[in-house]
Amino acid sequence: MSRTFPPVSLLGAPTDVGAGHRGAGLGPEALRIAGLPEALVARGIDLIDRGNIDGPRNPWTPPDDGYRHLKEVTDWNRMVMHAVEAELDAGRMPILLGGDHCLGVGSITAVARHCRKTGKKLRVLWLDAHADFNTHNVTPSGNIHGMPVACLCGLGPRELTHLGGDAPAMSAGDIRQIGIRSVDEGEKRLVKEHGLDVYDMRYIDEVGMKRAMEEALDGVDDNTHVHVSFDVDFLDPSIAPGVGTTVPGGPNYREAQLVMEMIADSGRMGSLDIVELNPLLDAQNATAKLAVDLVESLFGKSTLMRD
Ligand code: 4U7
Ligand code: MN
Ligand code: MN
Ligand code: MN
Repeated sequence: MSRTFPPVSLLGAPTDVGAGHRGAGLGPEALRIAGLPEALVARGIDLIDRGNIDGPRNPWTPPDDGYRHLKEVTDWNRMVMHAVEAELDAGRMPILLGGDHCLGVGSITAVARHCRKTGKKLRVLWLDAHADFNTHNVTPSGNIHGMPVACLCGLGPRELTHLGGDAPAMSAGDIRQIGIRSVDEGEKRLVKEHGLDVYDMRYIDEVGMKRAMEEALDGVDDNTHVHVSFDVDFLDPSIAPGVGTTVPGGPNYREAQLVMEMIADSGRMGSLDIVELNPLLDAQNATAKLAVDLVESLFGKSTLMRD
């Protein structure tokens, strides 16, 4: 049996409005230059590159009431939501090329709306060093890329928690976080309070990546839409230095490949974000090339024929 994938659309969102470092806005082009379109076509995928969304520039101003650039972040997320939803409605799999991780709000809000329309269950796999569950009261930075999971679960400014209409996009039970190793003090309390399912590095060290992923994928069935939100800082910085917020002690190359291969084996991935790549902090585009390599595994490339 060989896997077949739905047609895929690349959507670039070249912005760093949610981040604390400039440069993630160059991510879409770096991923294209690293060969992402060609790699997907080589996997036999029907691919359209929609080019880049054109949102507001980064004003680079300090936080206001605990939020930096809330207006620009909201504008970008609204555009991302509409673009992602249009692809899903057309029966295509959107791959959002970030851009910083604040864009997960728009992307996942669109996916949640699509799931509601089609009666599918949503499972978000959040691959990240960070929980991204800060609110304006507890954030140490005011950077909204540290808040998207909270916003999606209804904690945050109304323009983001209700981006998709009259209710938050998802509940804490819809998400599994993998690779986590940096959670801020106030954020820890919120993560506990809301019962997020976190497969942190301590847990992965103890039980191994295979079992952690089996648990994260548990309950995924034929009627589940799996959304993968891949923050490149998930990876250990020794293999992926090109990100703004490196945290040591992340998954190594083989562990990361296993994560992607196991998601591919589920056969249920319906949408993907690739975010937080910062080409200004990279060397020879190596981190982008690694991201492309891992995305190939997400689309079923493995060493041997296994099916
Ligand atoms: B990313 C941080 F304080 N938690 O909120 C914050 F450590 O999307 C980092 O996961 C957030 O890269 C990182 O600013 C956001 C910080
Ligand atoms: Mn993140
Ligand atoms: Mn991160
Ligand atoms: Mn980051």
